[in-house]
Amino acid sequence: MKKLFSAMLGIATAGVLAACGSGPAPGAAPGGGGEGGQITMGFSQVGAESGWRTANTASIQDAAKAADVDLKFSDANGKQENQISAIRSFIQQRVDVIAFSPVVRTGWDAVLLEAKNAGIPVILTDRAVDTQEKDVYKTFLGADFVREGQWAGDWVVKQYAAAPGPVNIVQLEGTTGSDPALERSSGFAEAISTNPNLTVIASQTGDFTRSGGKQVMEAFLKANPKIDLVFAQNDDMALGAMEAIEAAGLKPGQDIKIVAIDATRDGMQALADGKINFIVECNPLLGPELMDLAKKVVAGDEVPARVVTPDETFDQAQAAAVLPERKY
Ligand code: GYE
Repeated sequence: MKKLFSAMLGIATAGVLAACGSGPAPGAAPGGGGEGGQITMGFSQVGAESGWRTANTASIQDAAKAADVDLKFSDANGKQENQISAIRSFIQQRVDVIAFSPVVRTGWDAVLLEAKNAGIPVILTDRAVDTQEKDVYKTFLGADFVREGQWAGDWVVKQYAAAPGPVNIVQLEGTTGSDPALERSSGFAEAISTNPNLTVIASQTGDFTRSGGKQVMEAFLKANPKIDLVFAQNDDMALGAMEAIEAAGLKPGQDIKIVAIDATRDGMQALADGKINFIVECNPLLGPELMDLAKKVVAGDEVPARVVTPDETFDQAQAAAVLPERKY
């Protein structure tokens, strides 16, 4: 009977959800798989915009399998409205726990309250939301983006400590309104404000994609005769900027320096090759910790309100040294 009902819901929501499982019938309290059994997690992913995201998705899918969590995975293709309908569909299906990586920071109050009223716990992964509502999520698992921006800025400050004149910086921002774009921008700005020679002469979104980074960098190069450094808020945009710089007949890493965030394999390769100068890591392997938190939350155990994932930084020599062992 339950299976049949789930199957019907599955048809009703086809296209939004990858699979349908056997959660409790509507109206029943979310059961945590009831008696310590398998739990069902609805997960709404941002999309597939970057190497970071691909590694993050694989980590979540692999960890769900390893932890025997029935994962309903939904890709929002970068659109908030898709995430909201995926979450509503998870609520209808009475999953045990909902996790999502919010594409932007605002606009979640209504759907978060719906989950709360349905008694389904929510875990934020990777990105935070802005909300005034109380107790609408159990925990937020992800990196400290302000610190990442600061570390990128600190490297720039050191690099140009003895610069006699203005240093022209262009910034490739992540997705407009997203938590990492906002926080990396503010962390970076704060760090470089210690040296008045360091000026961001242009800043625009490349939407965390390689093609976006390339396009915006092409425009920056046309409009600005002297660019000393690019701060790309992720590796993919740095890789796109590299292409634009090479197409303009310049050498990335030398004529124009590049600082990025993520430390994915492609970014680290470019760093080891001398085409990027410095990368701040943002670890995408959140899956195991997420499954752990989900099981605790469903069991009613206390979890910390914030779980910060540790990051490190890499210069060119460090990248070359760790590259063979890199997992993503
Ligand atoms: O840095 C970027 C991705 O939210 C931390 O999103 C994530 C960011 C990551 O597209 O590559």
